[in-house]
This record gives sequence, C-alpha cells and structure tokens, in this order.
Amino acid sequence: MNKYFLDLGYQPLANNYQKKYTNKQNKYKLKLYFNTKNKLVSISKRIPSEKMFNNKYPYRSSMSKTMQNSFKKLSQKIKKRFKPNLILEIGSNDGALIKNFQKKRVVGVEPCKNLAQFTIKKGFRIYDSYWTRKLAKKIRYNHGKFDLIYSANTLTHISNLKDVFHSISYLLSNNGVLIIEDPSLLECLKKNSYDQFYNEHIYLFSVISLNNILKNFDLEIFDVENLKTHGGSLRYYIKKKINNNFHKTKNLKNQFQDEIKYGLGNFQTFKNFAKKVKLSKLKLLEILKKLKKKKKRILGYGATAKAVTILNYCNINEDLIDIFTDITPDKINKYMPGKNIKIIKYNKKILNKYDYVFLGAWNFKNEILNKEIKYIKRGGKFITHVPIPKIF
Ligand code: JHZ
Repeated sequence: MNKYFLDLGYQPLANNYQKKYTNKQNKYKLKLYFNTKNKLVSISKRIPSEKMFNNKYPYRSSMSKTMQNSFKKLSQKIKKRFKPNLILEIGSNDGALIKNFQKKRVVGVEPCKNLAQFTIKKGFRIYDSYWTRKLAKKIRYNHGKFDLIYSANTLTHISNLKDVFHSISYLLSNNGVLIIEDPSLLECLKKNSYDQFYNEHIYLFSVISLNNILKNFDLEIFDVENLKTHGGSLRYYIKKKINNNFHKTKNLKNQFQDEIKYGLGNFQTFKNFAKKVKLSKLKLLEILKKLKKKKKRILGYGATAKAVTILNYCNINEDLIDIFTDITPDKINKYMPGKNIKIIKYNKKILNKYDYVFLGAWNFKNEILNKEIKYIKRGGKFITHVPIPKIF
C-alpha cells in the first residue's frame, strides 16, 4: 500500500528549459509516497517517457570533472574486478562511461537521440531507443548475453520496474553482474535534499527496497558502495541468485543495518522528513528575502533539475534569485523551468557581479569552490539549502 507523505507542489518537467518564459508551461503535481510492503519511495504522477527523454534532452553526464573522474575510476574497477567480455550500458547519455572501454566490448542504450549521437558518431554501438522488453530481445538476438550490465541514474527514471528487471535478467549471463547507481535515499533523508525528487526521478532506491524488488526476478544485491556523486549515491552490485561466484559483503550488511537504524523501513521517518522539508523551505526563503531587502545580487550556479524543484516548491522568482549560470550548451539563454529566471552562459568573470551565489549544483560543491577560489578570496559568499539553508 502506498502512503502519502510529502507534497512538493506543482512542478514543470525538470529538464524542459524554455527559450521564452511563459506561465503556461505544463506543471504536474509532485507528491511523494512510501510503499508499506516493499518500502519503495516513489512519486505519484507518471509522465510518459517521450515527454521527458526525447531528442532535446539537455543534461550531459560529461559536463563535470567529478563525473568524468568517477566514470573513469569505475571503468578501471570493472576491468580489474570482473574482466567482462561484453558490457551493456543502459542510459549511456553522451558516453561519459563507455568512452573508457574498447568499442568492441560495449553496447549502449540511450533514448535521447541528441545524446546518443555523441557516441554513435565516434563509432560506438548504441541503440537510441527506450529500455523495453522488445529492445532487450533485439539486443540479445544481435549480441547474445552480457556478462556486465551497468546503469547510472536511469532505472529510477523508468516507471515499469517489472519490465526493467525482467529485461535485464533476460540479457544478463548466469555468471554476470549488474551494477546500478542512483542517489541514495538514506543520504537524501540525512541531507534533507528533497530536491532529489522531480518528475524524472520516479523512485529513490535503498538497499531495503531494491532487494525487495529484485527478489521477484531471482536477482540479489551482493555488494554496495557509498559514493559522493550526485549528493550521495549508492552503487549496487547485483547477481543472479544461482550465481555462487560472489558472496554478500560486509559493506552490504552495514548499509542495510544503517538504513534499518535510520528508519527507512518505517513510514514515520518519512513523515518526519516532510516536516523538515517544510522548515527548510521557510528558512531558505527567509535568507533570500533578507538579502534582497539589502539589495544584494544573487546568482544561481548550476541550472540543475534539482534546482527546478527548489524554485517551484519555494516559489522563488527573479526577485529572489536574479539569474542562473550554467556550462551546458542546451540550457544557455533559456529559462529555469516554471520560472522567469534566465540562464546565462558561464564565464570566469560572471561571479564578480554578484554578492551571493546560490548553489543549484550543490552536489558539485567541491569542484565549484575550487574553481571559484578568487571569488571566495574577494569575500564572495555562497548559499546552500543542504543540509540546512545557510550562507557560507
Ligand atoms: P547535476 C540530472 O539532474 C538529471 P541535475 C537526471 N535526471 C539525473 O538523474 C541526474 O542528472 C544524474 C552545471 N555545472 O549533475 C552542469 C556548471 O554549470 O547536478 C549541469 O547543468 N558548472 C538525469 O540536473 C548542472 O550544473 C560546474 O562547474 O540535478 C549539474 O547538474 C559544474 C560542476 C556543473 O544534475
């Protein structure tokens, strides 16, 4: 049974950056639910994939050094630990991971054709289609089974988890390994980072909920890694139950215990989270309004999907954050979804014009602070809402 715990208001599609601001952009109610049976946290409204992930999808995984390094390190780890013959990546985006492998060793799936083009042009084997049972059949016919399947920040974006894991199990060899990584529900609750929820993120997994789901497909988690990426992610290592080559690790046991201890299996934990989220909204608005009263200029740094949740939930308009800046070509000179706040192209001097910088991309805090050391030395200040709204 799904029990409601938080209402994040009406939200536009998180990656729908508009050339002209209009208050007529479609918005959808964003409510969060907890499933008392399998402990899965999900959003209520399911939007057809075609509306979100199409040939205009702007988000590119390669836009930060942090993610490029993370994918490079992972590729080295995969080669060393699993020595796979053939790898499938579901949601290969602009190729941030697969570019680290030989072309003959990888196959990618990326439904956003504009993103798929980056790797197709380089000669990689990419299916620019959605992850479905039909596609899985076609891939198995063309390539056989895979001994490693990888997917980052993709499976939680697909509504039908039954199809997702059925298709994976169908393509994974009996000795194969499935690695998936997504924002961690535990970290989201600990950091009060409610902006991990937007229309694209249909689910936020935990070890507890994912294990409950995988049981239905004779799959099980055998190892887990806590990552700093995307504000705290979990990398799950999964195998078929019949595969005895891997044993459940201590890391997995510890993560499971941490989740139980924090209360990820109890509805009350989520009700408490909802209370904290409402307070966070009030505090952030208080900070911004105080600064604006003093006529301070505020720049949003990183026009993230997460920031879209913040702006629309807190009703932050250009009177509170003047403008955003971002390095992603397809976001520049557009407006933050649902809001009349413009996004301008990043350049090194841009911060000089602003007294405060709101960290839209708070998950890249270290990378950004390193880059903006001159601004900090001049006395420039940042604003974040994670884990509590503050100026630093
Ligand atoms: P970032 C997207 O969410 C959407 P977002 C998606 N649904 C998902 O799951 C996650 O990614 C993984 C910019 N930037 O990664 C680049 C700078 O301008 O937090 C990006 O636009 N300067 C697929 O959008 C944005 O910030 C910089 O120095 O919340 C970061 O977006 C850096 C480091 C980034 O994901």
